[in-house]
Amino acid sequence: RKSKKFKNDPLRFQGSGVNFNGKFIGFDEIAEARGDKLCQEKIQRLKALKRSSGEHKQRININVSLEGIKVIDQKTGVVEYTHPVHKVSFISRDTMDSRAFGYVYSEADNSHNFFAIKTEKAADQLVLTLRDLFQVVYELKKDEVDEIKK
Ligand code: I3P
Repeated sequence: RKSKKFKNDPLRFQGSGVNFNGKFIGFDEIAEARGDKLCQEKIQRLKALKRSSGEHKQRININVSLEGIKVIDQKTGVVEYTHPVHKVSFISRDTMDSRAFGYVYSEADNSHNFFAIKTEKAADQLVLTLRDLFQVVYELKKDEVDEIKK
């Protein structure tokens, strides 16, 4: 396959993918699969909860690959969550904190969870990488369909 026909180079998401350092703020159920206001409220709430617990946030690696988003414990290397791309319904930057963002993981039509993450550097880098991944997955799918149609 020539990667030229894709808008993004899909190769970087193959195999072990792309890694980011971060901290896990937490996750919680959310009423809808998408919505900026809802996500903003949720991320602030999760941060406040974490703060009031007095505990340090868990240090994590966020792995971005064709398998989706993986949340990995930095100390043990244990993969705590694997969220495939087709179940990630929304990504939201934290408007008050350039180092935080979250996403909605939709397990089913009526089951949505918001995952909040603090990044080591600007969260934009990770958000843009996720956007690229979504585009790549979309193009790969389209490509498959085109192959079948031939
Ligand atoms: C820390 C400070 C850091 C924060 C850290 C806090 O508090 O707010 O910015 O790391 O969170 O403990 P203090 O200044 O009182 O030491 P992040 O910016 O990465 O959230 P942590 O303990 O959860 O790592």
